[in-house]
Amino acid sequence: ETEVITLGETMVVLEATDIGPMKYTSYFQKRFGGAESNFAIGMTKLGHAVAWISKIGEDELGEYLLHAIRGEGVDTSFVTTDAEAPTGLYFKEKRRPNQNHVHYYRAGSAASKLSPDDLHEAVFSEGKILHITGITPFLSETCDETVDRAIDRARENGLMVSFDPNLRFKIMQWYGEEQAKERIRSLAAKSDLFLPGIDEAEWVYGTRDEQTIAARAWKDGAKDIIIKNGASHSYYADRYRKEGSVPSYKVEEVVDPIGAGDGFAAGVIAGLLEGESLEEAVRLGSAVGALVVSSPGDIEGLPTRAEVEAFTGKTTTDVS
Ligand code: KDG
Repeated sequence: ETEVITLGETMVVLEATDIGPMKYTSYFQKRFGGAESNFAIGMTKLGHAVAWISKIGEDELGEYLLHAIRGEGVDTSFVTTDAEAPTGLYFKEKRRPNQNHVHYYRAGSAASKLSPDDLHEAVFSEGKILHITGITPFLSETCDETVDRAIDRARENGLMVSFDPNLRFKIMQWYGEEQAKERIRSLAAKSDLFLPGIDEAEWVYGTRDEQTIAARAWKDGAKDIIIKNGASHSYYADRYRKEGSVPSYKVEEVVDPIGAGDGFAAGVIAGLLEGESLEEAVRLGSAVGALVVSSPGDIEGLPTRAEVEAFTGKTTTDVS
């Protein structure tokens, strides 16, 4: 009964509890975050069955991740372990109010050892959608290959592929900028649902004009496209060339924007699985994204169905 499959690295997050450069702060709160597991948890909160594929170290932090993610209702039965490599982690520094910095300690992590052999045939025998991000290809060569294998398996089994670039420039250097652009562009071309932010789309296609971006992505082979414009709106353009724009929900206070895009993807895909139009799915995605930014941590703000309904019923600014 798995509906969605996703794969990627999740890290333990040590978040400074005080504001200031990290060399001067003493206390850290333990959380966890990873674009794909954030997405997976977002989906389970909305009532959908998701399997998350990853690799963790045989260590306490790996156990922590597994317990936490499984505890949120995500199927972790395809997660493998690596005896030699540690579970990755990152620090979140609150350098100034509203200015977070991320420091990765993930090079050589267990998840970076993920390889195509970790994708057992059984994984794709169920499911309707494979969701990937542009983080995974840049973790290592074997991770890069794993993404391709996953897409091939998804195709063979009739799954839709959704792709969120989620660009993390800090981990992309080894790949080379032009190659990285090409890689993201080719993943977009292979996807049924492409979910870039406007800055990401500009980096890949060289323009901020939404229609030009969509035209270029379609020419490459992409199908449905949603371009996220943060607090302003989301533009969508489907494979039949129907386009439109959905205004973003107003957020009273941005507490922590990290994870908003993952929540957005969860909302959109939940909507599509429920048979909504692309426009309605985008609306659900924006509501989930708005709720995530209003709360600390990557996953803590992910809403249940009832929470989204309460939120959209009360504060919607949409007039269409
Ligand atoms: O989208 C949120 C993620 O970026 C965060 O949880 C950490 O996956 C992560 C990454 O690679 O930066």
